[in-house]
Amino acid sequence: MTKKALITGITGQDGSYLAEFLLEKGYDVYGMVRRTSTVYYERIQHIQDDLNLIQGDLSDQTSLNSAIRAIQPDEVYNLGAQSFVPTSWNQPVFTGEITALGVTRILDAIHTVKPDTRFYQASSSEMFGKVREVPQSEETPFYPRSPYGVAKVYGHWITVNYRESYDLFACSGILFNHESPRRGLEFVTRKVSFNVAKIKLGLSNELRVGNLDAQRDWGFAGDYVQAMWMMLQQDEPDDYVVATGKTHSVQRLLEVAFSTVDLDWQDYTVQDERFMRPAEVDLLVGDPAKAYTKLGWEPEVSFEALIQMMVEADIARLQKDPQHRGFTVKA
Ligand code: NAP
Ligand code: G4F
Repeated sequence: MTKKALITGITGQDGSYLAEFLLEKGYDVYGMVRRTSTVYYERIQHIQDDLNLIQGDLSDQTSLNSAIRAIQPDEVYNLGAQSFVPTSWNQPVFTGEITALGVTRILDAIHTVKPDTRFYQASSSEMFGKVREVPQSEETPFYPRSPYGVAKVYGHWITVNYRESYDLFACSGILFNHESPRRGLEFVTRKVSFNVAKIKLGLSNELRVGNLDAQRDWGFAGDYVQAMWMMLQQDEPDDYVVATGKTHSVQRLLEVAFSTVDLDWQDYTVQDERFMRPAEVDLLVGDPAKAYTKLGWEPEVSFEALIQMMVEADIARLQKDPQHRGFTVKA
Protein backbone atom coordinates (compact mmCIF):
# COMPACT_ATOMS: atom_id res chain seq x y z
CA MET A 1 0.00 0.00 0.00
CA THR A 2 1.21 3.49 -0.81
CA LYS A 3 2.33 5.29 2.35
CA LYS A 4 0.88 8.69 3.19
CA ALA A 5 2.95 11.45 4.76
CA LEU A 6 1.80 14.84 6.03
CA ILE A 7 4.35 17.66 6.18
CA THR A 8 3.66 20.83 8.15
CA GLY A 9 5.89 23.65 6.90
CA ILE A 10 5.95 22.23 3.35
CA THR A 11 6.44 25.72 1.87
CA GLY A 12 9.68 26.19 3.84
CA GLN A 13 13.24 25.17 2.95
CA ASP A 14 13.16 21.72 4.58
CA GLY A 15 9.54 21.05 3.61
CA SER A 16 10.38 21.42 -0.07
CA TYR A 17 13.37 19.05 0.08
CA LEU A 18 11.51 16.51 2.19
CA ALA A 19 8.51 16.58 -0.17
CA GLU A 20 10.80 15.87 -3.15
CA PHE A 21 12.49 13.06 -1.23
CA LEU A 22 9.22 11.39 -0.17
CA LEU A 23 7.73 11.68 -3.68
CA GLU A 24 10.81 9.89 -5.01
CA LYS A 25 10.21 7.17 -2.41
CA GLY A 26 6.68 6.72 -3.77
CA TYR A 27 4.73 8.34 -0.92
CA ASP A 28 1.46 10.22 -1.27
CA VAL A 29 2.63 13.56 0.06
CA TYR A 30 0.26 15.94 1.84
CA GLY A 31 1.35 19.42 2.78
CA MET A 32 -0.21 21.82 5.25
CA VAL A 33 -0.38 25.41 4.03
CA ARG A 34 -1.66 28.52 5.73
CA ARG A 35 -4.33 30.68 4.19
CA THR A 36 -2.72 33.78 2.67
CA SER A 37 -4.21 36.58 0.59
CA THR A 38 -1.68 35.86 -2.16
CA VAL A 39 -0.90 32.24 -2.95
CA TYR A 40 2.78 31.91 -3.85
CA TYR A 41 4.61 28.68 -3.10
CA GLU A 42 7.95 29.34 -4.79
CA ARG A 43 9.89 26.49 -3.21
CA ILE A 44 7.36 23.80 -4.17
CA GLN A 45 6.14 25.24 -7.47
CA HIS A 46 8.00 22.59 -9.48
CA ILE A 47 6.28 19.68 -7.67
CA GLN A 48 2.95 21.29 -6.80
CA ASP A 49 0.96 19.07 -9.18
CA ASP A 50 2.27 15.96 -7.38
CA LEU A 51 1.33 17.20 -3.90
CA ASN A 52 -1.92 17.29 -1.97
CA LEU A 53 -2.07 20.68 -0.27
CA ILE A 54 -4.51 21.20 2.59
CA GLN A 55 -5.20 24.31 4.61
CA GLY A 56 -4.34 24.34 8.29
CA ASP A 57 -2.39 26.17 10.94
CA LEU A 58 -0.39 25.05 13.97
CA SER A 59 -2.29 27.61 16.05
CA ASP A 60 -5.64 25.97 15.21
CA GLN A 61 -6.47 22.63 16.84
CA THR A 62 -9.57 22.02 14.71
CA SER A 63 -7.61 22.24 11.48
CA LEU A 64 -5.01 19.78 12.77
CA ASN A 65 -7.57 17.24 13.94
CA SER A 66 -9.41 17.53 10.61
CA ALA A 67 -6.18 17.05 8.66
CA ILE A 68 -5.24 13.88 10.53
CA ARG A 69 -8.81 12.56 10.24
CA ALA A 70 -9.05 13.27 6.50
CA ILE A 71 -5.57 12.04 5.52
CA GLN A 72 -5.07 9.15 7.97
CA PRO A 73 -1.30 9.60 7.53
CA ASP A 74 1.31 6.92 8.20
CA GLU A 75 3.88 9.60 8.99
CA VAL A 76 3.72 13.25 10.08
CA TYR A 77 6.73 15.55 9.79
CA ASN A 78 6.25 18.66 11.91
CA LEU A 79 8.49 21.22 10.23
CA GLY A 80 6.18 24.24 10.64
CA ALA A 81 7.51 26.92 12.98
CA GLN A 82 8.36 30.58 13.44
CA SER A 83 11.97 29.67 12.70
CA PHE A 84 13.94 32.93 12.64
CA VAL A 85 15.76 33.54 15.94
CA PRO A 86 15.78 37.40 15.93
CA THR A 87 12.02 37.50 15.24
CA SER A 88 11.51 35.48 18.40
CA TRP A 89 12.60 38.46 20.56
CA ASN A 90 10.12 40.73 18.74
CA GLN A 91 7.31 38.16 18.75
CA PRO A 92 8.00 35.89 21.73
CA VAL A 93 4.37 34.97 22.39
CA PHE A 94 3.63 34.17 18.74
CA THR A 95 6.83 32.12 18.60
CA GLY A 96 5.70 30.18 21.67
CA GLU A 97 2.23 29.64 20.19
CA ILE A 98 3.53 28.08 16.97
CA THR A 99 7.00 26.71 17.70
CA ALA A 100 6.15 25.36 21.17
CA LEU A 101 2.39 24.86 21.63
CA GLY A 102 1.93 23.98 17.97
CA VAL A 103 3.83 20.77 18.70
CA THR A 104 1.40 19.81 21.46
CA ARG A 105 -1.53 20.54 19.18
CA ILE A 106 -0.33 18.26 16.39
CA LEU A 107 0.75 15.54 18.82
CA ASP A 108 -2.64 15.70 20.46
CA ALA A 109 -4.40 15.46 17.11
CA ILE A 110 -2.40 12.29 16.38
CA HIS A 111 -3.04 10.88 19.86
CA THR A 112 -6.79 11.53 19.56
CA VAL A 113 -7.42 10.64 15.94
CA LYS A 114 -4.76 8.18 14.71
CA PRO A 115 -2.29 7.13 17.42
CA ASP A 116 -0.34 4.70 15.22
CA THR A 117 0.94 7.61 13.08
CA ARG A 118 4.71 7.99 13.22
CA PHE A 119 5.75 11.53 14.17
CA TYR A 120 8.89 13.59 13.50
CA GLN A 121 9.56 16.79 15.45
CA ALA A 122 11.98 19.39 14.06
CA SER A 123 14.06 20.10 17.14
CA SER A 124 17.06 22.38 16.94
CA SER A 125 20.67 22.82 18.05
CA GLU A 126 19.50 26.24 19.31
CA MET A 127 18.31 24.26 22.36
CA PHE A 128 21.98 23.85 23.38
CA GLY A 129 22.48 27.64 23.31
CA LYS A 130 25.12 28.51 25.88
CA VAL A 131 26.71 25.14 25.37
CA ARG A 132 27.39 22.89 28.36
CA GLU A 133 29.85 20.72 26.42
CA VAL A 134 31.60 20.47 23.08
CA PRO A 135 30.60 18.77 20.83
CA GLN A 136 26.88 18.54 21.61
CA SER A 137 25.21 15.11 21.61
CA GLU A 138 21.78 13.69 22.56
CA GLU A 139 22.98 13.68 26.19
CA THR A 140 24.08 17.33 26.35
CA PRO A 141 21.86 19.46 28.66
CA PHE A 142 19.92 22.32 27.07
CA TYR A 143 20.53 26.03 27.79
CA PRO A 144 18.50 27.98 25.19
CA ARG A 145 19.42 31.62 24.54
CA SER A 146 16.36 32.98 22.70
CA PRO A 147 12.58 32.71 22.91
CA TYR A 148 12.91 30.51 19.81
CA GLY A 149 15.35 28.19 21.60
CA VAL A 150 13.09 28.05 24.65
CA ALA A 151 10.09 27.21 22.44
CA LYS A 152 12.07 24.42 20.75
CA VAL A 153 13.02 22.95 24.15
CA TYR A 154 9.31 22.80 24.98
CA GLY A 155 8.56 21.16 21.60
CA HIS A 156 11.32 18.63 22.20
CA TRP A 157 10.16 17.61 25.67
CA ILE A 158 6.48 17.44 24.78
CA THR A 159 7.45 15.03 21.99
CA VAL A 160 9.36 12.88 24.48
CA ASN A 161 6.45 13.17 26.89
CA TYR A 162 3.80 12.01 24.38
CA ARG A 163 6.07 9.11 23.44
CA GLU A 164 6.42 8.06 27.08
CA SER A 165 2.83 8.87 28.15
CA TYR A 166 0.91 7.41 25.22
CA ASP A 167 3.42 5.12 23.54
CA LEU A 168 3.38 7.21 20.35
CA PHE A 169 6.08 6.57 17.76
CA ALA A 170 7.44 10.10 18.18
CA CYS A 171 11.01 11.09 17.27
CA SER A 172 12.86 14.30 17.73
CA GLY A 173 15.64 15.24 15.33
CA ILE A 174 18.04 17.73 16.90
CA LEU A 175 19.24 19.28 13.67
CA PHE A 176 22.15 21.67 13.47
CA ASN A 177 22.06 24.53 10.95
CA HIS A 178 21.37 23.34 7.42
CA GLU A 179 21.27 25.54 4.39
CA SER A 180 20.67 25.50 0.64
CA PRO A 181 19.88 27.77 -2.29
CA ARG A 182 16.28 27.65 -0.94
CA ARG A 183 17.23 29.10 2.46
CA GLY A 184 15.29 32.23 3.50
CA LEU A 185 17.18 35.46 2.80
CA GLU A 186 17.21 36.52 6.44
CA PHE A 187 19.50 33.64 7.54
CA VAL A 188 23.19 34.45 7.43
CA THR A 189 24.40 31.94 4.81
CA ARG A 190 21.79 32.98 2.25
CA LYS A 191 22.15 36.64 3.12
CA VAL A 192 25.86 36.27 2.36
CA SER A 193 25.46 34.20 -0.83
CA PHE A 194 22.78 36.54 -2.21
CA ASN A 195 24.80 39.68 -1.50
CA VAL A 196 28.05 38.20 -2.78
CA ALA A 197 26.21 37.41 -6.02
CA LYS A 198 24.86 40.97 -6.21
CA ILE A 199 28.31 42.43 -5.59
CA LYS A 200 29.89 40.17 -8.21
CA LEU A 201 27.29 41.25 -10.78
CA GLY A 202 27.76 44.94 -9.95
CA LEU A 203 24.29 45.27 -8.41
CA SER A 204 25.59 46.21 -4.95
CA ASN A 205 28.87 47.12 -3.27
CA GLU A 206 28.34 46.36 0.42
CA LEU A 207 27.25 43.59 2.79
CA ARG A 208 26.19 44.43 6.36
CA VAL A 209 26.37 41.66 8.96
CA GLY A 210 26.43 41.21 12.73
CA ASN A 211 28.62 38.95 14.86
CA LEU A 212 31.56 37.59 12.85
CA ASP A 213 32.80 35.32 15.63
CA ALA A 214 29.73 33.11 16.06
CA GLN A 215 30.43 29.53 15.00
CA ARG A 216 27.95 27.15 13.44
CA ASP A 217 27.94 23.54 12.27
CA TRP A 218 26.52 24.10 8.77
CA GLY A 219 25.31 21.27 6.52
CA PHE A 220 23.16 20.87 3.38
CA ALA A 221 19.38 20.69 3.84
CA GLY A 222 19.05 18.03 1.13
CA ASP A 223 21.21 15.68 3.21
CA TYR A 224 19.39 16.45 6.46
CA VAL A 225 15.83 15.65 5.33
CA GLN A 226 16.97 12.08 4.64
CA ALA A 227 17.83 11.69 8.33
CA MET A 228 14.27 12.76 9.24
CA TRP A 229 12.82 9.95 7.15
CA MET A 230 15.35 7.40 8.43
CA MET A 231 14.30 8.11 12.04
CA LEU A 232 10.72 7.11 11.24
CA GLN A 233 11.81 3.81 9.60
CA GLN A 234 13.46 2.40 12.76
CA ASP A 235 11.94 -0.29 15.01
CA GLU A 236 11.84 2.07 18.01
CA PRO A 237 11.29 5.84 18.27
CA ASP A 238 14.29 7.82 19.51
CA ASP A 239 16.01 11.21 19.37
CA TYR A 240 19.03 11.94 17.17
CA VAL A 241 21.56 14.75 16.67
CA VAL A 242 22.04 15.48 12.98
CA ALA A 243 25.17 17.51 12.20
CA THR A 244 28.42 17.46 10.25
CA GLY A 245 30.68 17.52 13.33
CA LYS A 246 32.58 20.52 11.90
CA THR A 247 32.18 24.17 12.85
CA HIS A 248 33.01 27.43 11.06
CA SER A 249 32.79 31.08 12.03
CA VAL A 250 30.69 33.67 10.24
CA GLN A 251 33.98 35.26 9.17
CA ARG A 252 35.05 31.97 7.56
CA LEU A 253 31.69 31.86 5.78
CA LEU A 254 32.45 35.32 4.34
CA GLU A 255 35.95 34.28 3.26
CA VAL A 256 34.67 31.18 1.46
CA ALA A 257 31.70 32.94 -0.20
CA PHE A 258 33.72 35.89 -1.51
CA SER A 259 36.63 33.71 -2.61
CA THR A 260 34.18 31.68 -4.75
CA VAL A 261 33.93 34.77 -6.99
CA ASP A 262 37.57 35.87 -6.54
CA LEU A 263 36.78 38.78 -4.24
CA ASP A 264 38.14 39.69 -0.79
CA TRP A 265 35.41 39.79 1.88
CA GLN A 266 37.17 42.64 3.75
CA ASP A 267 36.68 45.02 0.81
CA TYR A 268 32.88 44.77 1.00
CA THR A 269 31.79 43.73 4.50
CA VAL A 270 30.60 46.17 7.17
CA GLN A 271 29.79 45.09 10.71
CA ASP A 272 26.46 46.55 11.77
CA GLU A 273 25.12 46.64 15.34
CA ARG A 274 21.58 46.14 14.04
CA PHE A 275 22.38 42.52 13.28
CA MET A 276 23.77 41.71 16.74
CA ARG A 277 21.53 39.69 19.09
CA PRO A 278 20.50 40.38 22.72
CA ALA A 279 21.95 36.98 23.63
CA GLU A 280 24.15 34.95 21.31
CA VAL A 281 24.81 31.27 20.75
CA ASP A 282 28.60 31.42 20.32
CA LEU A 283 29.59 27.92 19.33
CA LEU A 284 27.64 25.01 17.93
CA VAL A 285 29.21 21.77 16.83
CA GLY A 286 27.30 18.52 16.85
CA ASP A 287 28.31 14.95 17.48
CA PRO A 288 26.40 12.91 14.86
CA ALA A 289 27.79 9.52 16.01
CA LYS A 290 24.38 8.09 16.97
CA ALA A 291 22.80 9.07 13.63
CA TYR A 292 25.78 7.49 11.88
CA THR A 293 25.79 4.20 13.80
CA LYS A 294 22.03 3.68 14.27
CA LEU A 295 20.57 5.29 11.13
CA GLY A 296 23.52 4.86 8.79
CA TRP A 297 23.23 8.58 8.00
CA GLU A 298 26.11 10.80 7.01
CA PRO A 299 26.30 14.17 5.26
CA GLU A 300 27.52 14.27 1.67
CA VAL A 301 27.98 17.97 0.93
CA SER A 302 30.94 19.77 2.53
CA PHE A 303 30.75 23.32 3.92
CA GLU A 304 32.82 24.73 1.04
CA ALA A 305 30.73 22.91 -1.60
CA LEU A 306 27.53 24.12 0.07
CA ILE A 307 28.55 27.78 0.04
CA GLN A 308 29.76 27.53 -3.54
CA MET A 309 26.43 25.93 -4.53
CA MET A 310 24.52 28.79 -2.87
CA VAL A 311 26.60 31.58 -4.42
CA GLU A 312 26.37 30.01 -7.88
CA ALA A 313 22.60 29.56 -7.56
CA ASP A 314 22.17 33.21 -6.58
CA ILE A 315 24.35 34.40 -9.46
CA ALA A 316 22.24 32.34 -11.88
CA ARG A 317 19.00 33.73 -10.43
CA LEU A 318 20.18 37.33 -10.54
CA GLN A 319 21.50 36.95 -14.07
CA LYS A 320 18.03 35.86 -15.13
CA ASP A 321 16.29 38.51 -13.05
CA PRO A 322 18.40 41.34 -11.57
CA GLN A 323 15.37 42.44 -9.49
CA HIS A 324 15.11 39.02 -7.82
CA ARG A 325 14.47 39.37 -4.09
CA GLY A 326 15.04 35.77 -3.00
CA PHE A 327 12.35 33.74 -1.26
CA THR A 328 11.60 36.35 1.36
CA VAL A 329 11.64 40.11 1.12
CA LYS A 330 13.24 40.64 4.51
CA ALA A 331 17.05 40.70 4.29
P1 NAP B 1 11.41 27.81 7.18
O1 NAP B 1 12.02 27.80 5.81
O2 NAP B 1 11.35 29.07 7.94
O3 NAP B 1 9.93 27.19 7.05
C1 NAP B 1 9.03 27.27 8.10
C2 NAP B 1 7.71 26.69 7.64
O4 NAP B 1 6.78 26.78 8.74
C3 NAP B 1 7.05 27.43 6.46
O5 NAP B 1 6.49 26.49 5.59
C4 NAP B 1 5.96 28.22 7.16
O6 NAP B 1 4.87 28.52 6.31
C5 NAP B 1 5.55 27.25 8.24
N1 NAP B 1 4.76 27.88 9.30
C6 NAP B 1 5.02 29.02 9.96
N2 NAP B 1 4.03 29.30 10.82
C7 NAP B 1 3.13 28.31 10.71
C8 NAP B 1 1.89 28.05 11.33
N3 NAP B 1 1.34 28.88 12.22
N4 NAP B 1 1.20 26.92 10.97
C9 NAP B 1 1.71 26.08 10.02
N5 NAP B 1 2.89 26.29 9.41
C10 NAP B 1 3.59 27.39 9.73
O7 NAP B 1 12.17 26.74 8.12
P2 NAP B 1 13.15 25.53 7.72
O8 NAP B 1 14.55 26.03 7.68
O9 NAP B 1 12.57 24.80 6.58
O10 NAP B 1 13.06 24.65 9.05
C11 NAP B 1 12.06 23.63 9.20
C12 NAP B 1 11.89 23.32 10.67
O11 NAP B 1 13.14 22.86 11.21
C13 NAP B 1 11.49 24.49 11.55
O12 NAP B 1 10.69 23.98 12.59
C14 NAP B 1 12.80 25.00 12.12
O13 NAP B 1 12.58 25.67 13.34
C15 NAP B 1 13.53 23.68 12.31
N6 NAP B 1 14.98 23.73 12.27
C16 NAP B 1 15.61 24.29 11.19
C17 NAP B 1 17.00 24.28 11.12
C18 NAP B 1 17.73 24.88 9.96
O14 NAP B 1 18.94 25.10 10.08
N7 NAP B 1 17.07 25.12 8.84
C19 NAP B 1 17.74 23.67 12.16
C20 NAP B 1 17.06 23.08 13.23
C21 NAP B 1 15.67 23.10 13.26
P3 NAP B 1 4.76 29.91 5.47
O15 NAP B 1 5.49 29.64 4.19
O16 NAP B 1 3.30 30.07 5.31
O17 NAP B 1 5.40 30.98 6.29
O1 G4F C 1 21.69 32.10 10.07
P1 G4F C 1 21.22 32.45 11.41
O2 G4F C 1 20.17 33.49 11.50
O3 G4F C 1 20.79 31.08 12.08
P2 G4F C 1 20.58 30.65 13.62
O4 G4F C 1 20.26 31.79 14.48
O5 G4F C 1 21.72 29.79 13.99
O6 G4F C 1 19.25 29.77 13.50
C1 G4F C 1 19.07 28.81 12.46
O7 G4F C 1 19.62 27.58 12.86
C2 G4F C 1 18.97 26.98 13.99
C3 G4F C 1 19.72 25.69 14.29
O8 G4F C 1 20.75 25.96 15.20
C4 G4F C 1 17.52 26.74 13.65
F1 G4F C 1 16.91 26.11 14.67
C5 G4F C 1 16.85 28.06 13.33
O9 G4F C 1 15.49 27.83 12.95
C6 G4F C 1 17.58 28.70 12.17
O10 G4F C 1 17.38 27.91 11.01
O11 G4F C 1 22.45 32.97 12.31
C7 G4F C 1 23.64 32.20 12.46
C8 G4F C 1 24.70 33.03 13.18
C9 G4F C 1 24.20 33.71 14.45
O12 G4F C 1 25.16 33.54 15.46
C10 G4F C 1 24.11 35.18 14.11
O13 G4F C 1 24.36 36.08 15.19
O14 G4F C 1 25.11 34.11 12.31
C11 G4F C 1 25.24 35.28 13.08
N1 G4F C 1 25.08 36.45 12.17
C12 G4F C 1 26.05 37.38 11.96
N2 G4F C 1 25.58 38.32 11.13
C13 G4F C 1 23.99 36.78 11.48
C14 G4F C 1 24.30 37.97 10.81
N3 G4F C 1 22.79 36.17 11.36
C15 G4F C 1 21.86 36.76 10.55
N4 G4F C 1 20.67 36.15 10.41
N5 G4F C 1 22.12 37.93 9.89
C16 G4F C 1 23.32 38.58 9.98
O15 G4F C 1 23.54 39.62 9.39
